[in-house]
Formats: sequence, structure tokens, C-alpha cells
Amino acid sequence: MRTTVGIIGAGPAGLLLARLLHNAGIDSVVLESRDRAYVEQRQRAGILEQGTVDVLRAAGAGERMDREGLRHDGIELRFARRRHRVDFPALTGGRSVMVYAQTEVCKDLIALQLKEGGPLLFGAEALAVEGADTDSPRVRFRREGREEVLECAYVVGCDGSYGVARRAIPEELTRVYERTYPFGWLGILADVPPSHDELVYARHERGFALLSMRSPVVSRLYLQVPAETDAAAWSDGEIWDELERRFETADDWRLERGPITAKSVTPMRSHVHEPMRYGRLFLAGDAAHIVPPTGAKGLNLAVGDVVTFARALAHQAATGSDDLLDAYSPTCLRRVWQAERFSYEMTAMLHRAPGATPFEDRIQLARLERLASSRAAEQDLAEAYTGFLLE
Ligand code: RFL
Ligand code: PHB
Repeated sequence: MRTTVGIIGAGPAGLLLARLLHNAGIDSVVLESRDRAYVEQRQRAGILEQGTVDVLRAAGAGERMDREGLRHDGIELRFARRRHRVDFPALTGGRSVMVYAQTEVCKDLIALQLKEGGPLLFGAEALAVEGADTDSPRVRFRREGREEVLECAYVVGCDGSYGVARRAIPEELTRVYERTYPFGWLGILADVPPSHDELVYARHERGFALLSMRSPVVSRLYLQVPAETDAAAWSDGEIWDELERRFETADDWRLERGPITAKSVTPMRSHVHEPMRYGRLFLAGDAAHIVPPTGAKGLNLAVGDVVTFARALAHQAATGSDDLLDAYSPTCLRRVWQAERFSYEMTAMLHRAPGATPFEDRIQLARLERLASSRAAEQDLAEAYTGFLLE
């Protein structure tokens, strides 16, 4: 099998890249190790930056998002039983975000790809990328028990944080920056209308909590828990009790309860792999970088990477110049490090580290007080939350 761009992974990065290349008249083949149902149901991100929304629309993948997505013009910060709203359009000259789940973005892109695009092979597991430093890189993969080879002009590793693509980059050229956190998020889906019409990020002595949503009738909620927590160790009643404590306010706000339909724990990690390119192999999305979910940046960064790659390759095809391909890694890494910084700071501001001292608690509260009383501080958060893609 032969193609121009071999794409490993059909998460948001790989699927959107295939669509952008198709629109630019460049052919590709997507290899995905899991089956379609698994990819469409994997619960993850929920917030799309303004720039991501614009990209999906321009790619012809925004129709259902515009019908069913919920535009959000702010978030609430909750601390010391107080509530503070951050108004995005007022602080950023009109920017907002969209609540539209990653599962839905993937479903829309898969449907488009199968209808109009090139091959998207499920159950096709990439085993290795070979010849990345030559003009004809190859992906060895296994499908239905048989080994096959995909011959490419370029390979893009969109295979997530446990993928194989980055192993093809020699270790001596690689630098990894990493931080693990001593806590994770216990996330639930519940069949109950969200108790607030915008996301609520809560800082509490017992730990962080987040109220999000998937639709007007489905809530998505998270609790900070110690790393290595088993989700099954928490009963539904215990989860609701703990959420109620952490979201508590001085006014009469109430948390509505409902049946919990899914429950899982996500570890928290910051990770950057540099460079994001070796020869004709490019890394995009979680394959190159991980952020803790507090800033809602992971999916949006993946979109930024593939937009940058698709533009660079279209430029190469039109002009014969490799300039933009050569600039891929530094261009992406500038945005990646801003998102790493923002996600790290949001995490530090809102989570309670085990063993935090009273001094550290006070500093955290002072930071939140500053946000609630300084337009400049609030504006910095609003700009970062609504997006780096536009910058
Ligand atoms: P993905 O989605 O992990 O997709 C990688 C795909 O590659 C496949 N694969 C392979 N295929 C073939 N051969 C191999 N050898 C392969 N190895 C792997 C996998 O099966 C998979 O289909 O990476 P991608 O496309 O880079 O997308 C990244 C995003 O999924 C991720 O950054 C976000 O979900 C992060 N994230 C959030 N991001 C946001 O922008 N906003 C949010 O609100 C947000 N919330 C979250 C999140 C992530 C979370 N978790 C579970 C980590 C909330 C949570 C709880
Ligand atoms: C989500 O809805 O899953 C979500 C929202 C905001 C975050 C992280 C996750 O910061």
C-alpha cells in the first residue's frame, strides 16, 4: 500500500489531519489500532477553543457542532465558598469557547472521512516507523493477524501518549520534559441537567472539583483524588457527597444529583517531547505532548499541530519549498509551551497537593483573590483559556 501521508492514529489529531489534507487535495491513509465504536465512545475532552471551532467549521466538519454544541461565554471560579465569574467576551474582545465533546468531534470526522476521504483502517496497529530519515518512510502495521507495509512520502504520528511513532526518533536527538502530579481526576457522567449553566472550577481544602457538561441533560463532573485511586472504591453516594462539599457556596446554590452512567480515574501529567519532527516523521497531539486537563488544552493543541502540518505540506506542494515543514517543530513548540505553562498554573492554583503547608494554602487563595479583583489578572486567564490557536 502506498500514500502521500501515512497517519498513525484516529483520535482527533489523525482524523482532522486526514480531513485537512483531503481538502487540500493531498491523499493519506489513516491506521487505527482500535475499532470504530471504541474510538467514538472514549470519554475525554469537552471544551473547544474559539480557534478550534473556526478550524472545524472551515474544514466542513462544523455542522452538527453548530447545531448541538453549547457556546460558553465564561467560567466560574469557586473558592472560600465564594463565586467569581470570568466573562470571556468582555475580557478578550469577543472570544468564547464551545462545549462539544471529543466523542462527537470524532464521530463527525469519521463519518466525513468514510464518505469523502481516503482509507481509514480500523483494527490496523502500527508496529514501527522505518526509514524516517530517508525520502521514503514506511509504516509497518498488523491487520487481521497479517503484517503489511504502508509506503509514504511523510508519516505523521498522531498515536497518542503511548504510541509507537516517537520511538523512531533517535534517543540522542530527543529531549523529554516531564512532571507527574501526586493526584488524578475521578470523572463521572451523570444523567442530570448541569447545576450551573457554565463550567465551575472549585478550589477547596479537600481538593479540586470541576462541574462540566455534555448536553443540557448530561453532566460531567470531576473530583481531585490521590494518584492510583481505583474508581470502583468510590460509591455513587460518596461521589455526590464529596462533590457537594467541594462546590459549597455561601448562597443557596444546590448541586442536583442523578444516576451515574460512567466513572473513571485519569492520572495527571505534563510531558513534552522535543523535537516534534525527525526527517519525514512528524509528531502531533498527545504523541508529542501531554497537559493536565485543568486548562482544557489537550485537544486544542492537537488541532493546532495538525493545522500547522497541513499548511506546511500544502505550501510545499504549491511552491516546492520545505520552509514551513522545517519550521513545524519550533512553531508548534512555542504554542505547546504556552499551553503547558497555563495548564500547570491552573492545576497549581486549584488543586490541593498532599502535604501542602498553611503558607501554600494562603498563597493559593491570594492568587484567586487577585483574579477576582484585577482585570489584568482575569484577562490573562481569559485569553489563555479561550485560546492560543488564534495567536
Ligand atoms: P488520542 O485521542 O489519544 O488518539 C490517539 C489514537 O491513536 C491510536 N493508536 C494507534 N493506532 C495505530 N497504531 C498504534 N500503534 C497506535 N497507538 C495508538 C489510539 O487508539 C487513538 O485512537 O490523541 P490525539 O488525537 O492527539 O488527541 C488528543 C486528545 O485526545 C487529548 O489531548 C484530550 O482528550 C485531552 N483532554 C482535554 N483536551 C481539551 O482540549 N479540552 C478538554 O476539556 C480536555 N479534557 C482531556 C480532558 C483528557 C482527559 N483524559 C482522559 C486524559 C479530560 C480528560 C479526563
Ligand atoms: C470536560 O468537560 O471533560 C472538561 C472540561 C474542562 C476541563 C477539563 C475537562 O478543564
